[in-house]
Amino acid sequence: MSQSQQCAIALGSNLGDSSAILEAAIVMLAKTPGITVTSQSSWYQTAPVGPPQPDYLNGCVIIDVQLTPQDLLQITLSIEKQFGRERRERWGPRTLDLDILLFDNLIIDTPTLQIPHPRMSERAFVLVPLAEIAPDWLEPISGCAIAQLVQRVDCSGVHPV
Ligand code: GSY
Repeated sequence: MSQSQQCAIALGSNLGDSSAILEAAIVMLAKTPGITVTSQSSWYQTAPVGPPQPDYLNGCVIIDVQLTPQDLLQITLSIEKQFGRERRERWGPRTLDLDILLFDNLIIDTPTLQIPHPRMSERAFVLVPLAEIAPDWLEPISGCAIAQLVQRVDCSGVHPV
């Protein structure tokens, strides 16, 4: 695959040294052949969505990829694993979460991979950082720009650090 495509990835952590883990995850993405990190949002301290647990640190990156969505998924899962991520409690605390949000304007719905990320449009902790770096990107199912979607959610639990 020679042509590159643009992809948005959400990062989150609420276990361990979250700031160091998230920065190191971006370095690992950037070192991966076929991936170029082109922009990075600020980090945000965010109130947890799900069961009671510590606040998260969240952010987003935009990358250029010369990989298939499935290959990119395997890379994100492998990076999560290297930071000690164990998939135990579904909504529980985690050292590192890497979610593929958008992959160009593709819509993918398989048992292992859904793009756009199925819950991105309702999550302020995703939309606020994404709107900072990609306000005009159209979420392909709704056809709405990220800047529009962020106006529809409660952003009171999302604070830049
Ligand atoms: O889905 C990502 C993991 N996660 C998060 C998160 O990253 N941030 C916040 N604020 N709440 C969350 N709940 C879950 S699960």
